[in-house]
Amino acid sequence: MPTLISEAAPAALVTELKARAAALGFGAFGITSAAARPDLRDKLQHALAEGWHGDMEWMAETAERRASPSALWDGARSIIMLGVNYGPDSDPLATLTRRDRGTISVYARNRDYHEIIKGKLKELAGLLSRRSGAEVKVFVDTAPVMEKPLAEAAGLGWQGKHTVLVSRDYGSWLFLGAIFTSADLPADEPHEESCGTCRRCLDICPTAAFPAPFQLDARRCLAYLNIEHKGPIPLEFRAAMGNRIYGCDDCLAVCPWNKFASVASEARLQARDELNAPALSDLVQLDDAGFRALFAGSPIKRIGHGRFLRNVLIAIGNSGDVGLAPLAEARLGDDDPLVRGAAIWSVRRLVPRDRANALALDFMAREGDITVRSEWTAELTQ
Ligand code: B12
Ligand code: SF4
Ligand code: SF4
Repeated sequence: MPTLISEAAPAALVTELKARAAALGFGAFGITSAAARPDLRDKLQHALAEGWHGDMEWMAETAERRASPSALWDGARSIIMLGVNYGPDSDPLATLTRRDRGTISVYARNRDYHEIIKGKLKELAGLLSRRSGAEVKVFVDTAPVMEKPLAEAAGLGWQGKHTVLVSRDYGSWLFLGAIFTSADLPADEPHEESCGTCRRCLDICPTAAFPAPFQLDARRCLAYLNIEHKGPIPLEFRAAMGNRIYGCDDCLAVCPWNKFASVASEARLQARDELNAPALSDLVQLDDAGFRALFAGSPIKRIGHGRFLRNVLIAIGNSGDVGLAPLAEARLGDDDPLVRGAAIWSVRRLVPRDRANALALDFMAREGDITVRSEWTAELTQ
């Protein structure tokens, strides 16, 4: 049963919620109906049928609930969509040419936004619940909720051709969160699509990850490959990865609407100095404890030491810096096959072929392990 609020109450309640949201640091606020986007089922099905989700199987497993807020929670009537500005204080693409450094995407240069936003959402939802008696549930990122189209329906912005929500006030730099409620609240107008003839994001993508405007094949997206994907980075994408060791911001950073963006006001979302352009030589030498310490409270910790080293070694292989080769060689005997494979590729990119072959022979002579042998053989015959 929807929670009934008197005719006069919603406007005052919404005004109070907006003021509280702003005080909590939400720069964007909008309301939509839980039934606002019946088109999402077909669109999600299309994306899944094309296989664009790669090995993010949770996307297919939760498709029914993801496509429809009412299937996720049949008590939901209205959805409050919220945005937190995480605008960078410098050009996020500037480090791409510093080949001995790593580029970490803007969203991961400090604390994990999930924790920060969830707390704020709970506080706002608590206010709504106290004032209206309505039921509330809060979501940020990890639940089966299609946050971008719902935010578009709530008027926060529109899904750009790169598929991310673009805001007239914050450009592409907006984290999203949602409050589902049993209250019937007055809905805002959906935002109109405002990309026009621009196609900057499509053209800059280093891996041609957009099959068409407004559609993304995650299997080709570096943010998928270097964060979500657990196995070796497919050969096809290793050179294109450059020094992007966590995520990718190219399509976001070139959006002309960023000219209205401002720097994140939440201090925990502003870049930590040591994560702006970290030296690959330092990162590749981190042991597990060092990795955990450096990335405590950061989303990067979530991918684990092995996947992180995989990314750093690919970046080293792309650096053209022969001085880094010994550090990559030091990872050839790593316990983790994912790391060993990336190290072989990296070394082969940096040292002359005869040196790589000598290393391989030497390694095989020392290591009787059949797995290690076949890894080298596989890498050397590519
Ligand atoms: C899975 C996921 C990813 C995947 C897939 C991305 C994607 N585009 O779906 C990967 C790992 C690649 C990824 C990357 C990033 N992500 Co992400 N991701 C998500 C997550 C968890 C789910 C998104 C989802 O439902 N995807 C499924 C697809 C099908 O949905 P969709 O993109 O809306 O799909 C549309 C199109 O496919 C289209 N469509 C389908 N068929 C057809 C056919 C036609 C003809 C047309 C016209 C359209 C069309 O319609 C769909 C609905 O609108 C959300 C959080 C959430 N719960 O929503 C965060 C989220 C989208 N990610 C976010 C961020 C910040 C990023 C990165 C910027 C991180 C980084 N710097 O590395 C990159 C951006 C890459 C990019 N260009 O999208 C933010 C985006 C904030 C915003 N302003 O929009 C979110 C909302 C998290 C959050 N709470 O803030 N992400
Ligand atoms: S995040 Fe990078 S790889 Fe992914 S679509 Fe955007 S530009 Fe392409
Ligand atoms: S770069 Fe251009 S096409 Fe891409 S989202 Fe921004 S305005 Fe739209």
